[in-house]
Amino acid sequence: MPPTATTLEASYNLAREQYAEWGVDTDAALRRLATVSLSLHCWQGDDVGGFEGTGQEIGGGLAVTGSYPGRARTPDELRADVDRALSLLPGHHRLNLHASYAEPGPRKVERDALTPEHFRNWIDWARSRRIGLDFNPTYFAHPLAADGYTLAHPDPGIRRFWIDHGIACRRIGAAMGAALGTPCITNVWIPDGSKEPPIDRKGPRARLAEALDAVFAEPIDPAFNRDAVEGKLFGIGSESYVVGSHEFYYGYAITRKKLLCLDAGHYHPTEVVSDKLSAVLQHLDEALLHVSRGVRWDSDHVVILSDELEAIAQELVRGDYLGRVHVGLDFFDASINRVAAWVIGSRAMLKALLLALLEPVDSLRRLEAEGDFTARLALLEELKAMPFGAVWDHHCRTHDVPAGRDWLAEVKEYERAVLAHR
Ligand code: RNT
Ligand code: ZN
Repeated sequence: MPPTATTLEASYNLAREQYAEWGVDTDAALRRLATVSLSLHCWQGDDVGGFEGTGQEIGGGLAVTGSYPGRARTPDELRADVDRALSLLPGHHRLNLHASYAEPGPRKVERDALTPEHFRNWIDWARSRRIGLDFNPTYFAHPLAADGYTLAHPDPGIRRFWIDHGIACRRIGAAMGAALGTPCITNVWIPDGSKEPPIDRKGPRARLAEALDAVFAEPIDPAFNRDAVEGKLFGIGSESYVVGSHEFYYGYAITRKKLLCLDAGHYHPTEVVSDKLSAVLQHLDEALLHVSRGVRWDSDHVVILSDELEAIAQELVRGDYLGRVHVGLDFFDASINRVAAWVIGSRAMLKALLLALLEPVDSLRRLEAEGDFTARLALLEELKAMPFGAVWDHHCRTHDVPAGRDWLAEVKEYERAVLAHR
């Protein structure tokens, strides 16, 4: 039998007292948590397929494994699935769309000719749910990206096509931001790179800088659209060289005043994004996170409450960065229920933030300043046994979403009633 509301409330009251002993106000932590909006990536719902209907392989060095039934096949199915996932998350969240999820109607529209009109249904849907949208130009799964180069392509005609795609996408982002009253973060990630070491590492990077400058030439009010750039270490087929590496984009973001997107799967396996936040935010106003979970490589596993996820959340809270860092999710798993994947990953991110908000950070800081590293380590370990689950359950209940594991039954029911018939 699941715990009753009374049991959950009693557990919360005990937990609140226990945290109060540590000088932590659980109600204040929950109020803060409720202000955080995660940006859910639409592409978990359909294995990064999009709705262009060209049958084009995903490419770009990305790979989705698994064939669990129930993939969203149409925009309406995807919206229904996102609705279901959002209904199981405490708080108010956003949706992150890719250009390949456009709905141009019966006529095919090339990516360089996309307009806000092609996203009308998404914007109307978002407005009716009072949620914000984020956006991404799609530089993969396209014949003009098939040889692994887009904005850094040696052919000026192909480069121009992708520049125009980028320009179109910023305007779409701005339209989304204006329509929804919350700035759209439009994130540029390109796959460009090569399998073997190239002779010319410099040329493609020079072309990329120039192409990005052309994409970003038009001034757009940051109240409507903000641009982010996402680097990467390697992809499948771009193992030896990636044009848009971390150093490239870090320098680019600083000099052009763009947001830097840090994807947790895009670094050397022992390098962590949690350590980068306080470094890059010395030099940048804002950043975007792609919270992911790489397993041995950029495998885009569903996010779980791992040590690194906790560390990311701790940095966001301890550094007071929640107002400067946009938290997006980026993973794709087709081997389990896709709605559950969203819910597991998003709830894990929210739990990590809650854990961080429940830290007695002032006393820990004081101990560190006094050089009492014994107490710092001892208390951090004891904190791990605090009843945070009771606080989380209370948060879910006050936001009218299932506490504990209760959400799973709802996803199973949705699978039986809806997903299984696709
Ligand atoms: C690829 C990047 C990028 C994509 C999405 C689909 O390595 O992480 O963010 O995952 O744009
Ligand atoms: Zn990413």
